[in-house]
Amino acid sequence: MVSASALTIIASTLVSQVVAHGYVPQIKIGSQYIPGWNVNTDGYTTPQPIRVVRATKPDSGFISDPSSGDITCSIGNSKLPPGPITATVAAGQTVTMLWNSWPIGHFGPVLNYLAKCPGECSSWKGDSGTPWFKIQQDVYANSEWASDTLAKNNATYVVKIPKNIAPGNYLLRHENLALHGGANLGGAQFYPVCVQLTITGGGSLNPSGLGFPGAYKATDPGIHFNPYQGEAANKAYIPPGGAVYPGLQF
Ligand SMILES: *[C@@H]1O[C@H](CO)[C@@H](O)[C@H](O)[C@H]1NC(C)=O
Ligand SMILES: [Cu+2]
Repeated sequence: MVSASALTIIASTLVSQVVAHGYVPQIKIGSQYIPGWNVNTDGYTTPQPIRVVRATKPDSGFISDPSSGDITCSIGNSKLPPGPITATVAAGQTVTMLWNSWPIGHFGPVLNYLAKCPGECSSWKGDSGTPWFKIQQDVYANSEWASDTLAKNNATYVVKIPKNIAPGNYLLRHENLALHGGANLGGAQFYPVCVQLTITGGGSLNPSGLGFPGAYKATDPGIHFNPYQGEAANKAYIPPGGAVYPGLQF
């Protein structure tokens, strides 16, 4: 007898092969373009290319369980990069995330976090304890969700690195949270992308406090949320993960 769960696995495998929501094949720091993770080629290349953007496997599908280990850095977070690599950015500068595309109507906030790596980022999963802190979030402005703004802005999003954090190796966790199915419990879609950075300059602030997994619950009002209730409800929306860490300077 073929169990229902086996059928579910088969069905979800098929779905994951056809779904192509968006991924980050390239980032930009200053005038420099740096390869990100290309879901169509990088995972199928031998030897596996070493990228500053963490691999997502097998594709760019979403995560729907915020307590899953995948919530840290994307599907397959258990897989570390094959070698050490970071992109260098000065504190106070920006990292531009160049998505391949983003569908209008996959709407919700864009959330950004950092975590200081205890040594090399490429040998650290970032999935235990509470090393993360929120540095930037865009929610709903001018009657538009931040992800729609991202989509219209050539699928790009600019992350500002705080001026006053301690220099070192960090994971940047940049995330689209799509709420088009969020009216149903478990219907929100998370698309986190992690970038391995070396931050130079800076100050002495060493924030932390959030865990991935840990910071989000399926029942959070910013996750179990119906974005079709209209302007007033959308303006009152409070994203998960709390406020931007206090005391950061930009
Ligand atoms: C849009 O972004 C891509 C990189 O993701 C870039 O190659 C292209 O030049 C950009 N287009 C415009 C109009 O800025
Ligand atoms: Cu989708």
